[in-house]
Amino acid sequence: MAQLEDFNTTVTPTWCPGCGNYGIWNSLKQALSEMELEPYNTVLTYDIGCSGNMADKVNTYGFKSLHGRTVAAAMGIKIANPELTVIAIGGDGGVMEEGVNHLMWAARSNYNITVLMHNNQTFGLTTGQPTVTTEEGNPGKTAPLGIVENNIVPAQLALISNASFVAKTFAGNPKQMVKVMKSAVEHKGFSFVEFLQPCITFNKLNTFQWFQERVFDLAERKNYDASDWKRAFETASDVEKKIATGIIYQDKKSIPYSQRLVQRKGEKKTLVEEVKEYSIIQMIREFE
Ligand SMILES: Cc1ncc(C[n+]2csc(CCOP(=O)(O)OP(=O)(O)O)c2C)c(N)n1
Ligand code: SF4
Ligand SMILES: [Mg+2]
Repeated sequence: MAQLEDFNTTVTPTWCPGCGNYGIWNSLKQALSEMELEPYNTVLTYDIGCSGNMADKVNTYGFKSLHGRTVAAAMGIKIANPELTVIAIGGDGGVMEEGVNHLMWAARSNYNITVLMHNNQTFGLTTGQPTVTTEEGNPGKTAPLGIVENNIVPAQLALISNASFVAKTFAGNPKQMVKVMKSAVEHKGFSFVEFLQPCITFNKLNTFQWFQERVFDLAERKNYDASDWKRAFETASDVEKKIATGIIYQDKKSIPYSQRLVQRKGEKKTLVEEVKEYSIIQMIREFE
């Protein structure tokens, strides 16, 4: 059985000292080992970004995609081999902006994958331009006077896209991150986890302290019912004053995409196994 150390690599991270990515990275390895997953049956897909720079720092199978394509890569891998645990990692820029269509498609189809979105409310790697999650009025490199557009609330977008599991967790709370990630990966269907991740270099507003003063854990609210979609939507709406973290929504009866595919009903083999047996020569001969 794999231990936490088995998910380590020899690569030293180059994130800025104090970046929220360190906590997410360590909690992810902790969650993988607690779920008794093995490096050989786990695939992490990565976007381009500071978050995506985790690519060589977790010892599992991995796929480094183009910017905005981490979710698309994860969907492809899962459909080819449903036996793998597939987790897509990306930033708010890659997942909520450049690749938002993939997120919505994966959610509405209920692919049995987990999306981990590091939301530092900025394009970190390209040195601090506002993204769609940057709150209106906040400044950034391409909007020094503050952005004029309304911000998009990721958990709400996931909910209206029919995600069957939506959660938020704070990069300063490792215990909660591990718990939430385990629930997300174990969920049967599409799961979306948003990390509230301080970027200490380019986001001077949403700091560790800023979040600490605002976050609360839904697990402590005895009467919170995560199966109530309308309540979940309302709960997800506050991203400025009292920010709910934990499992916001879960449909425990959701049926994953692979089980809905009538075309594959009764098929014993995975697509990966079928491709191995496929002969292109035979197909060409059919046209001779
Ligand atoms: C198709 C494409 N568009 C834009 C870029 C430039 N680019 C690289 S990283 C990045 C920002 C990433 O921001 P985010 O996804 O929020 O990740 P973070 O760095 O904040 O973790 C951008 C715009 C690119 N590499 N490829
Ligand atoms: S720029 Fe921001 S997100 Fe990127 S490594 Fe530095 S602190 Fe982290
Ligand atoms: Mg970002």
